[in-house]
Amino acid sequence: MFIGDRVIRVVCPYCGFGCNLLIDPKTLKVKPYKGEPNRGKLCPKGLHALEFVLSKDRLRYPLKKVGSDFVRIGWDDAIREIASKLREIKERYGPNAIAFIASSKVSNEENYLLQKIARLLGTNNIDNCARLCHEASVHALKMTLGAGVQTNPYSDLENFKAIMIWGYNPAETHPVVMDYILNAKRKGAKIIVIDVRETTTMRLADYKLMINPGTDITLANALMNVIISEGLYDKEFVRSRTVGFSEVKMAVKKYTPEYAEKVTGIEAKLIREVAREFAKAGSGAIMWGMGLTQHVSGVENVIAVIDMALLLGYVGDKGGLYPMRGQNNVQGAAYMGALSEFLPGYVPLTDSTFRKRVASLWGVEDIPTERGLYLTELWDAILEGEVKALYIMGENPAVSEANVLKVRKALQKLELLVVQDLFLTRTARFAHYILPAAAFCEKEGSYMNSERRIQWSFKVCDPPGEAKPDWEILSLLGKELDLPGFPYEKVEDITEEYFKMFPELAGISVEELKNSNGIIIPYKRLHTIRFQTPDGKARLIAVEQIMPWEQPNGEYPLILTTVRVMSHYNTGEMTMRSPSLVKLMSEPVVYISESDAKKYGIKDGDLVKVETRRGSIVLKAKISKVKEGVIVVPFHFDANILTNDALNKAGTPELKYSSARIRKI
Ligand SMILES: Nc1nc2c(c(=O)[nH]1)N[C@H]1C(S)=C(S)[C@@H](COP(=O)(O)OP(=O)(O)OC[C@H]3O[C@@H](n4cnc5c(=O)[nH]c(N)nc54)[C@H](O)[C@@H]3O)O[C@H]1N2
Ligand SMILES: Nc1nc2c(c(=O)[nH]1)N[C@H]1C(S)=C(S)[C@@H](COP(=O)(O)OP(=O)(O)OC[C@H]3O[C@@H](n4cnc5c(=O)[nH]c(N)nc54)[C@H](O)[C@@H]3O)O[C@H]1N2
Ligand code: SF4
Ligand SMILES: [Mo]
Repeated sequence: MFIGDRVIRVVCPYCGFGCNLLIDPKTLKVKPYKGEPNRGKLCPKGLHALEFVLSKDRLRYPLKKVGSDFVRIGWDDAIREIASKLREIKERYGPNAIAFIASSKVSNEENYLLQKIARLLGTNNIDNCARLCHEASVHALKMTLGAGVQTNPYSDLENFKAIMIWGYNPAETHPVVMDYILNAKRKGAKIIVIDVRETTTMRLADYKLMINPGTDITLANALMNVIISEGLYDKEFVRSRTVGFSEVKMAVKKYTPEYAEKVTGIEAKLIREVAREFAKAGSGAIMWGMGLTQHVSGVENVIAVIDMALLLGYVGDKGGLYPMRGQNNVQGAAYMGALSEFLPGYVPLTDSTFRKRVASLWGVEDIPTERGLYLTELWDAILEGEVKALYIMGENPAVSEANVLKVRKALQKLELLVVQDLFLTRTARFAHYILPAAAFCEKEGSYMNSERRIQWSFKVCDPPGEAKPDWEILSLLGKELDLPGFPYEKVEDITEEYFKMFPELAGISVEELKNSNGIIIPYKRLHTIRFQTPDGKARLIAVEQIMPWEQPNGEYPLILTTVRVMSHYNTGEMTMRSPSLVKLMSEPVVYISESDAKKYGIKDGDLVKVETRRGSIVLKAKISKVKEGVIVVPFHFDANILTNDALNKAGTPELKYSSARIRKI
């Protein structure tokens, strides 16, 4: 149904919103798909997504490091040598000396296979970039509502009367969701944006709250203070559907708007006005992003905003919680179990019934129950000699992790590093073996977007040289390792196998998925009648302000935060190989307030050196509307030389807060 005579439907390889591209296989021209979720819209990244695929930099053959050079090697030899080294390391040091990094960029099937290989080898050391991203949201949502996912579909946004956008800049990071937000605004919804700078999104807001970095709990508690003290909360909802109200009421007592003004820098009057407006709207969504999760208080930050939604009954029919997922398949990678603390479907490793069911499906006795290392814990584990082998599929930690100079040291220390990617990335340069992967439109498979919609993506063209789809590479590896169930003949066999993990997919065929507009699992709108906790009630959890790990001081007087821009994507491997996107932005910058620029003798366009306790980089200064005392760097250009690797409870580093200094060079 969706492969027409001339165009083929493919899921966009960039963000987690999950647009579909219609690609003409003869001309490779891209057009937007008219159905859900993108409704005829695409941002420039989707529109130009074929440019990196056609880049001359694509990897074409498996490579092996000999001395300091990479030499071409055949697939058979590469897979045989990698399997034999993995076996050797497992025998010598035990299975937990091996770790795997899965990819939020590849299909469900591919992530499913990699976590299966890890667990069949006897380790839960399998993780993906969700760890650097929304894992704090997953933990907070699970603790409060019992399910670690976005509660409502995008289309619900258009029906809410207020939308709070918190530490999240969708105009640059999920441009097409702005269409839904603006439709709501046209229908009268009030838009409230909370950020440390005037973002592109904030320009469209009715209420603009410029907050001091890392003080979001204080603001949330102050909003709740007003909501409770003025009796604006939904008493019936709180009584019948939640527990923990009195603890929250007690905790927020001291967070008066006047007190919060001193901490957050937002006027008490504005805090009161926003609390009343949001509460009286009668329905509302809270959407949030990395401004909340990438802090040492990430889990608590998210709990605080969920508490507020629960007080107002804005979960289920009257509202929704939208932790907008980052990568095109980060939601799918998690559902497939590519996380070190969860089996497929976010089921804890300790759930023996489910674990045994998975094991029996895989033809083994059991699966290891001990939580694996978080992606962000790997680097110390390698440096301490605990982990010896690392297999990376579609992830670029030498650029994306916090404090990358340390990560690069760790990568050098491994006995075996395998990197499976499209390009010779910064990470791949450290590898012993590099395996060339097919890109999104050169293979088939399913992906899951932020609203939990599983969508099939079809094949448009062949991969370059000898590159293979990730699932084929993993299938060969599993077979060489003699793992039960391997190899797989076609990708649909893997789809059918993962369908068996989810009761809601029972009875649905892969054909049906292919012919559909996607399937939302478990269902569109969660929590309308009961929460997914044992007693069906949501937990209101009191949280106190937790201050960021590093505080500015005389030596490092500024606060550095790192962000995204519309035209570049994460570590830049894809967008920087896309000429149309490079034209939009080609050089690294730092945004600085006018007053700080004056203070440090910096003019717009000057080259400056930004320095933290971990390292320094040179950037071009751009004067813009950011909070005084804060400097903002798009992270796509090696900003992680600067960032702080202190972790929160979900294992996410405080990428949004380091103390820093700046000087003109
Ligand atoms: N163009 C583009 N789109 C992308 C990506 C990309 O790289 N480029 N990456 C994708 C991925 S993986 C993800 S996870 C999403 C992320 O999407 P977003 O979460 O929107 O991305 P960020 O720009 O990292 O952070 C959001 C905002 O948090 C603000 N912020 C920083 N510190 C604080 C704070 O202490 N409090 C508050 N309230 N705000 C703060 C920043 O100023 C920034 O505007 O985007 C996805 N989409
Ligand atoms: N300072 C700072 N650092 C951050 C963040 C921040 O806000 N600030 N954000 C963090 C967040 S939210 C995230 S999600 C991470 C992202 O971190 P990464 O996931 O490491 O970043 P990407 O650039 O998306 O890397 C994806 C890799 O997958 C490859 N790839 C693409 N398609 C395929 C495919 O089909 N197969 C294979 N095998 N490979 C493929 C690409 O070439 C690229 O090398 O960065 C984190 N780092
Ligand atoms: S909004 Fe996201 S999914 Fe849609 S075209 Fe842009 S990058 Fe792709
Ligand atoms: Mo992300």
